[in-house]
This record gives sequence, C-alpha cells and structure tokens, in this order.
Amino acid sequence: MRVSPSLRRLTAAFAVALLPFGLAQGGVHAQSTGDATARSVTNVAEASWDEGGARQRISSNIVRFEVSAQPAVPPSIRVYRRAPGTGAGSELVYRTPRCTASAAPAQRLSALNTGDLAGGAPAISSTSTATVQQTDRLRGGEPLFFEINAAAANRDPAAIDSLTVVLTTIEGDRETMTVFETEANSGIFAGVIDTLRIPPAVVQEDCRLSVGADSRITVAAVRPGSDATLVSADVTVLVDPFGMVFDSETGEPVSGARVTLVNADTGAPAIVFAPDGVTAWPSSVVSGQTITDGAGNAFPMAAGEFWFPLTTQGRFRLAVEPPAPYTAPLCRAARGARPGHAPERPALCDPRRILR
Ligand SMILES: [Ca+2]
Ligand SMILES: [Ca+2]
Repeated sequence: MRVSPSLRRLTAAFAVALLPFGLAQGGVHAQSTGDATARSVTNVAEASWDEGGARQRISSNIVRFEVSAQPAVPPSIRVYRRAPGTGAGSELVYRTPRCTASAAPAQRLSALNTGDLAGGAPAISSTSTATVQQTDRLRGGEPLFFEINAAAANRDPAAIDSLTVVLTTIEGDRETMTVFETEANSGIFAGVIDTLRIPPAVVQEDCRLSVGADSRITVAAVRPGSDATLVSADVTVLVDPFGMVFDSETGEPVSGARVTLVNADTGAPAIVFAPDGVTAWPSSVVSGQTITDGAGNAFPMAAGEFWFPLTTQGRFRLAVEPPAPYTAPLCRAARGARPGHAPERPALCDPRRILR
C-alpha cells in the first residue's frame, strides 16, 4: 500500500503520540526519596513506514516526565478560635511562629534536636497544642489560630520547613510571620497570632493584629521562593461593644463608676477571663479607666467604657456604684404588683444608665 506524504506524516504523528503510552510500561523508572515516591517515566517515540520498497524508521529524542504517586492536593487554609470551656473542640498542633519573614527554608531535624541552628535558619520552637474550633468569625481580642495545608511548601521531607504568612486587616494592619511545619514531612503549617482591639492605634509588624468593629482579616500564605500568594482565607471579626455608663439626661459618658459583674444565682462576683479565654480578668472595673488583666496586659477604655470579655455560662447582672453627683441606677418601678400576684409590669433596671 502506498502512503501519501501527507498521510505518512499523519501516521508518524500518531505513532509518536501513541508510542509513549505503549512504551511506558517497560520504560518506567521509579525512585524514592524518603516517604515521598516520585516516578520518572522515560520514553523514546519510534515511527516506521514503508517507502520505495524499504522499511524506514526514525526515533524521537528522549522524553522524561515525573509522575506523582498521589494526586496533588490543592493548598488550603483553616482558621480556628480557641474553644471556650473544656470538652468541646479539637486539638491543634502548632509551633510558635516568628514575627518576621525568613529566607531560610528549613530546619534540619538533627539541628532541631541538638539546638545547633544552621546559619540563617529560623529557630523553631517545640510543638504546642491548643483546643480549638474551626471558624470563619472571630471576636476582636481573641487569638487567631490557622493551619495551612501546603504540600508544595514541604520541600525537604527530612526537615521542618517554614512558610511565610502575611496577615492583613481592612484597618491597615499587616503582620508578616514565619510559620513552621508541624512535623518534618507533614506539609502542614500551623500558627497563631494575637488580635487586638482598636484603640490603641494600628502598628504594622508589631506581632499583634489590630482589628476594629466589623473588621476582616486576610490570611495569605506566600508561595516559597516568590511573592505570589499560594492560598488565602478571610476571617470576619466581630467586636463586642464595650459597656458604657452614661448620663441619662445628657447622654454624655460617665467615667469613674465602679461596675461589677455579679453571678445572679450566687450573688458572688463572676469569674471573668481576658479575650484569650485563659487569662484572669477583674470582675470589678471602673468605667473609663484602663483595665489590667492577670498577665499585666493593659486595655485602655474610652470615657464611660467598661468591658467584661468572657465569662463562664450562667446568669449575670451588673452592679454599678456611680460617682458623685450621680446617685443610683435608673430603674423603672414595678406596676400593679399585689401581694400573691405577679406584677403587670416587672421592675426593670438598666445598670448602665444612672441618674443624678
Ligand atoms: Ca519538610
Ligand atoms: Ca499590628
């Protein structure tokens, strides 16, 4: 059968296209590096045809390509907040990040074990755990935990790799962190950053992320070796309003009132925690005065403001001791109360409002 030149080229093209698959079974060379198995497939395409009564044959150049043993998992970010109380939530393993970017890609396990740090390599803390729950919302002042699954950033299966993470807020704060792989060959990079309510004013790269009311945080992992974003996620921030003591006639804030959070069932001062859910917080504060938590952190309050960030579950009331010339909380008297009968309208006190 005579083959036209055009058909001959087509035939050869098919042969080139099809031969690699035919040869692949005999031409696969596998090599392993640690637990990560990569396959290198080497192919030579061969075409043959009859022309002028003679058998013609031609071989292509050598083509090699790598075949991953497992399909690549796209990078992803999960964001967590500390689980309130005990019993709920899951354990997050992380290493304390460094609040700077680092060009050094990895820390060898041997150095990690001996503390002998290679030149330029970031010091890596031992692993910590936190009980957390996944979220896309956070209260201002809570620590923000994040976990980045990025197999591409696990460049050395025998070393703790690091990943640069940039956190930004819509108020203009920006924190650049070096986040470490949880294990040498996990491909998972987890870390935490404290958030801080505004005020005080935003300060970039101070290792704390300032957020305002209805803020949004963007967590972005940077592709190793470039400035491009590998993967990012947004977190909505809810800022609980501060309590406010104000003049019921003028509406002006009133500083200097002692406000106590009281357990309504026991009458005892409530157990209060700082925004991190762990650090002690005073159960009695003075409106408009800076509040200092059990770890010595200062939380400035604007005029008339007070704040009880977190407490245990239960029923609570506020007790207010107003400064002079104010005398008492504003209360609405009960109406229609008769002995043995419920009042038509119960008494109602708004302890944040006081009369003079
Ligand atoms: Ca690694
Ligand atoms: Ca900051």
